[in-house]
Amino acid sequence: MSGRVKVAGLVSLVLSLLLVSTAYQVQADPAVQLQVTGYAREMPPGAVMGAAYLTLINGSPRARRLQKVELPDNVQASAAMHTTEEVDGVSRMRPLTEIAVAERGRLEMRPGATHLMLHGVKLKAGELLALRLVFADGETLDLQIPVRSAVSAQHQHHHG
Ligand SMILES: [Cu+2]
Repeated sequence: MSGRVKVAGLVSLVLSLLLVSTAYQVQADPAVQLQVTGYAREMPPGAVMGAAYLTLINGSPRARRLQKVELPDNVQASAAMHTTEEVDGVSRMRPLTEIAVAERGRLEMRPGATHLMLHGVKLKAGELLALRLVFADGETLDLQIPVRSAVSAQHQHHHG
């Protein structure tokens, strides 16, 4: 009888471990399956706007929709999502309300295309910039990206 009690206790322990690990996995998935890297460009003295470029790699089987980018370390600053389009031979920036990354898809921001426009910041090469990405489902992802000098940002652009 006591043997049976022990087995039942073990089974319920295993079950609760399974439940814990499943719950953990559901919570951890978005961060693990969405990889975000990027950099911001150093701003010349007196510049009022900065730019940053992220690469989002979505390894999950569902699309992700980036709806807002915040600068948690600087409440005065803001980040807007933009794309650059050429209209009648003139390139113009257009604000985006959302950036979608398809399931198992990838989105690479770069100069002359989709980018983040930063206001209220001064960015020097070698610094780190903290960003908070806010997705349509309410999930957030915090990350830090390096600030690169114009020369190394250019280098990155040419060599991938
Ligand atoms: Cu812009």
